[in-house]
Amino acid sequence: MNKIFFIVIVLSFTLLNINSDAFAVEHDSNIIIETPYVRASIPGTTITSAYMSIENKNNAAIILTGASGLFSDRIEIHQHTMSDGMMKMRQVEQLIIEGDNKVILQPMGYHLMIFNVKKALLPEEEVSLTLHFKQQKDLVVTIAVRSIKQKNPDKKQHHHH
Ligand SMILES: [Cu+2]
Repeated sequence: MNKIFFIVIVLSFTLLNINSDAFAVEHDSNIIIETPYVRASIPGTTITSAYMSIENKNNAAIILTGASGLFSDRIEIHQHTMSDGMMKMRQVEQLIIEGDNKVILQPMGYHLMIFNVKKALLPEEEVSLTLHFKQQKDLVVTIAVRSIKQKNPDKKQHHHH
């Protein structure tokens, strides 16, 4: 009887270990998304872009490989670069966020380029965006739609003159 009881305890410890390992591999609660927003689509166009900061609280690097959402069938990771004094965009296959580090997706920098927007994205709306990582679980983020005018609140106040 005692022997069987011991085996059961050993087994449950083993199971617990497997579970905690699996949890450690996912790390999803260690990825912090702040101030996500997507630009309202300009009437007559079907492209827009999304921005946010992605903080990696893990010791190891994480790799963003893409994003998807029901509002678009094609979202790419892009980077702005200066070449011959001209601002150019290019697609990057992945975005590495080093351990204990933060990458900010912002205008004139990294951004999520959204093509083929299915329905106009209007200010004050929210959309659901799924971020895909190389070794982590997908992360679903609710992001607000912002008009381009809202981007710089200081500028807006000049209209009151
Ligand atoms: Cu772009």
